[in-house]
Amino acid sequence: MANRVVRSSQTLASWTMITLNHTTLELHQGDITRLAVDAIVNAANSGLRGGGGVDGAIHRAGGPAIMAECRRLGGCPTGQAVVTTGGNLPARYVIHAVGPVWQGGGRGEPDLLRSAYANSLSRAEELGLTSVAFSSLSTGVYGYPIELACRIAVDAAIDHVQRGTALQRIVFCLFSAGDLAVYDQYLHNITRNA
Ligand code: AR6
Repeated sequence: MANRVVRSSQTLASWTMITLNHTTLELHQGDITRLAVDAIVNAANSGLRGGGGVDGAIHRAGGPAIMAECRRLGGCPTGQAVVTTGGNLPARYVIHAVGPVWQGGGRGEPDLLRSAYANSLSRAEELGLTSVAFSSLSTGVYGYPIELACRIAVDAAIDHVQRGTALQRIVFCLFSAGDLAVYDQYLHNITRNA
């Protein structure tokens, strides 16, 4: 059979990645429900009632087993995170994290967002997972500015890794190219200043 040279019309983008000890912090653009990682982190509401955005996408793709467990759990305070099955998703688990609604930044939003990321990572650790992918908590309907949220997300992950972790991959899954660019720039700045 003749060899074929396949040329792709797509530009292969390469985004900044950070390796700390044995853990990589990676970026991904697209639909988090398609990621084959141990757990994906949902941007949930405190009633765990489901909704729009990434929450809606996760329940649609994962099927009713996820909502059945959410009902049993009953809810999750802002800043906390709880675990359910991944249902029909490629991921085994969904970690439902509740970020704050942005109210200008003076109502404890940074601490609550940091805590939502840190608690999600603690849940992953308790389950002995090696890979987890985060959606961008609070930056959709809840209105948290992406530049501020990005720093909190990445810094929380670095903090977690520096304390020692079994996680080998922490993925930040961004839906839009604009959000991805914000994360890429921040990771790039960190590597440049390291
Ligand atoms: N994969 C990855 N990211 C996504 C996807 C997807 N399939 N769909 C949307 N995003 P949001 P919040 C991005 O509004 O601000 C829900 O109704 C989206 O572009 O989902 O924390 C809940 O039930 C944005 O960057 O979450 C709550 O009531 C990010 O996910 C409320 O919204 C988060 O946007 C939570 O609001």
